Amino acid sequence: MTRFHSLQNLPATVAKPGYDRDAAGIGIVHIGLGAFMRAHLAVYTDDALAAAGGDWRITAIGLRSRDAIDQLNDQNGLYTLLVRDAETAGRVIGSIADAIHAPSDPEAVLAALAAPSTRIVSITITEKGYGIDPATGGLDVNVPAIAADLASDLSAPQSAVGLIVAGLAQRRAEGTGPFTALSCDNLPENGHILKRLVLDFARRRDGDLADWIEANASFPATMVDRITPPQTEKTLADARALVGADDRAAIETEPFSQWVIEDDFCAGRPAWEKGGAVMVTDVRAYERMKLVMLNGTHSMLAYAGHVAGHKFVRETMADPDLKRLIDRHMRTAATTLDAVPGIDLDQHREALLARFANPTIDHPTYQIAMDGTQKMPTRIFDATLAAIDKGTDTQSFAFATAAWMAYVKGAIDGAYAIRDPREAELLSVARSAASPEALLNALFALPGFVPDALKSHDVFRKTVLLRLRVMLEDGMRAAITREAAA
Ligand code: CS2
Repeated sequence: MTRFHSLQNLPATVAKPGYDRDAAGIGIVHIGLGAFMRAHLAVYTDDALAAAGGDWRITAIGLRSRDAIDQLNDQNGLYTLLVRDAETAGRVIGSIADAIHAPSDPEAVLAALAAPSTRIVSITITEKGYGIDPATGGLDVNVPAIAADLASDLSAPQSAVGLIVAGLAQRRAEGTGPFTALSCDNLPENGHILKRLVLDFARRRDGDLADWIEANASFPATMVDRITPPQTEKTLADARALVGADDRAAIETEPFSQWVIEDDFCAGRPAWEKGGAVMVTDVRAYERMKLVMLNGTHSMLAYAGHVAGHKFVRETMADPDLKRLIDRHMRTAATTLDAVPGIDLDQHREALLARFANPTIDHPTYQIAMDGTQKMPTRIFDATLAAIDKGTDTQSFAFATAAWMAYVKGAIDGAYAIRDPREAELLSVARSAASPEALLNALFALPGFVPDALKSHDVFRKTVLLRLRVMLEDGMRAAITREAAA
């Protein structure tokens, strides 16, 4: 079968970009060409181009694997987005113009970042891609890519922060003007974190450059939401059947999508609101809601579900006991929130439960379980401290914390890999812990992980330990059943 590469001869059932691709110039460089970006930012940009035009197509940069880059370039940037519900709808996205593999072609990447036409550099690199020092919240100079970039002349940056600083330095030198650096990852105040890291990096090299960036560039915060499982053989087969050609860049996702953006762009932006994005002056309430209700519950069900043998999120929702815990976790998380403008938290919870239960989405619990040391603090520990502050119940958070610990312990016999940047540390702790209590103490003592106020909270520690004991001694299944009956 021929390779998918053009919009000609597409069946009428497949929606096409509503604009002339060749007439739209490139205005965005995106770092991190994963599935999420292709189901989210690229789609909002496709809608904005169709509704309002503008030179806002995207050059996508990949920092690691070459495959996604080659696949997209072989297809002229085109790919199918499958939106899974009772029926699967297909849509071809045209907003990505081309893709560059940073390790193979650093010059092309720097040229794209420095091009006067580039006005936004957006990023989806996951929590661990930022290089945040967990103890200080500043730049972690021990992260290998950051350390290498700091020691280099920045002619071939390896880290996203290094790329942004290199791009801005060149623009300053050439008088091109700044760009907006737009973080689209699940971190609280993601834009402000990015700003801090970029300034920290720049200041270590050149104080004047840091001052220039601070005065000129902008770093809006965003809340991003769309459940996007990894591409599978079924994705490829369904895309092939829909477009009648071999589409190796196809991605599948759910119908729901949300993007709340702090409207602070120093060099213009696409009309993303035409695709449904909400532009606000303060994203914090939305970010917190998303992190503790969706992502926090995801992490809880991922650890409990993976250890109990549930492969997909929809299976955890079909397990009546676990479903009850999922509902409880969301309710508890909601009690830690202040009012979120325009959102009814009960309705929000109902909608989340329905999304998790979507029978057509194969979202692996093991995928969500990845990078727990990066996710637990923002999704679970912060919410626990807020619950303690408000005097609300912390059992759900204790259960989630214990489930993460049981997941770590469950990896020592090689049944699965933990998949975490701190994996080696976690494994050695788990191997040497002779009892549930020793395991808890050692994991709580990891530097830069559990906040001090939580470490010293005896009631929480005991609440976790009680659950961890059941999980390790009687198994996760028994722990879920017991917890649900409580
Ligand atoms: C998930 C998120 O993998 C994970 O940790 O919690 O990727 C989640 O699916 C998205 O944030 C949904 O918007």
